[in-house]
Amino acid sequence: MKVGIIGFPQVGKSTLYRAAALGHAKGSVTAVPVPDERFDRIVAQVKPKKATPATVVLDDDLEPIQTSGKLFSQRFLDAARQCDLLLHVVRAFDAPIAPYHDSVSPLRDLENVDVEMVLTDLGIVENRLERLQRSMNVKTPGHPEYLERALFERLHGPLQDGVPIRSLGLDDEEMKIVRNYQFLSGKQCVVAFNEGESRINPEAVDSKIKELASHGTQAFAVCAELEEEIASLEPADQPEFLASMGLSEPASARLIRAVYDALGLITFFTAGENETKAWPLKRGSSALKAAATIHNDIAKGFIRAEVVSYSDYCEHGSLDAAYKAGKMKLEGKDHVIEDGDLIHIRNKS
Ligand SMILES: Nc1nc2c(ncn2[C@@H]2O[C@H](COP(=O)(O)OP(=O)(O)O)[C@@H](O)[C@H]2O)c(=O)[nH]1
Ligand SMILES: [Mg+2]
Repeated sequence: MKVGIIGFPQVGKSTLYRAAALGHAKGSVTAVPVPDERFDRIVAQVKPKKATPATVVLDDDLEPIQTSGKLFSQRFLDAARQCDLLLHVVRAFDAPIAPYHDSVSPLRDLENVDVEMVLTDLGIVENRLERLQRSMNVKTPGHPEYLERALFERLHGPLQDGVPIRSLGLDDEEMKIVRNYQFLSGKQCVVAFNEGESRINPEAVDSKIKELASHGTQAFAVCAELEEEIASLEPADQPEFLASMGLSEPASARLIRAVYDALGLITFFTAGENETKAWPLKRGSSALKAAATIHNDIAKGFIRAEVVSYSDYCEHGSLDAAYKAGKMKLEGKDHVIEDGDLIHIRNKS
């Protein structure tokens, strides 16, 4: 799952990228561990030889959005379309050392980029509709082009009104067609307002954050510079520093979890003594899918999944104790895995 970091130049994209990578940034693309207290607790109890957290891949290699002329270069579009989610960093700090192309106005910048995404998609929809007009297949109900035209006609109005595809509540079938076209406004987005010590237009930013949340887009105020400072501290020194700032965790931790959630992912755990691992899984996936996530051979030889919920695990303090208390459930292939489940797949391999 790849997260593209997008935004205008000099907004703090790379600073936030390094902060979120917790000091482990490698080049401009890094698999970043997803902070998860549950995983930390399981690792502390099991004490495995190896602990492997879930990760998301952050990509800071996209071209910046352009400040004049066309906002999106072809290179930017090609790269952004490959991403599963766009993390939009919006400048909300002023600093003489980092000159900006315009006056600092977070809401204007956000709006400009959102509008450009919608217009880019509208262009694709209009082009395609024009071609479909000339095809005979659109008259055959059930034909892919018939379905496509019906969907694109539905997209056309909202896009003209400036509504992004991601907020149209499309079903899975429709999303499949949409994904083929890699519409930018159809991609999940998380917004980070990068603020300095003195906030710019704080009421407007805060109410925008709420408004975005009400439409299902998570947005945060962060201070990328401060976050980078926190990430560079020894882990043991972080809590005291955070407490002195009145924070319980770095904003980048919240941000990465929000990204993970917006990707539609939950986590299941395998708590082995050799390796304890947190695995990302699409919400709503079956036990068989979870098995395939671990290894295709394990899915092929699937017999049953042994499942202990995270709350039962916590209540009993260990997997052993939870098993002894009868909290392990044997589940079949179609059983839906819940966030936090601890799993062992019985298999023939
Ligand atoms: N004052 C302040 N400066 C920042 C902040 N975040 C980034 N900068 C500065 O802005 C400049 C551009 O940052 P960078 O991360 O390279 O931006 P990018 O072009 O979006 O990747 C650098 O000089 C940073 O030190 C912030 O939160 N506050
Ligand atoms: Mg950069």
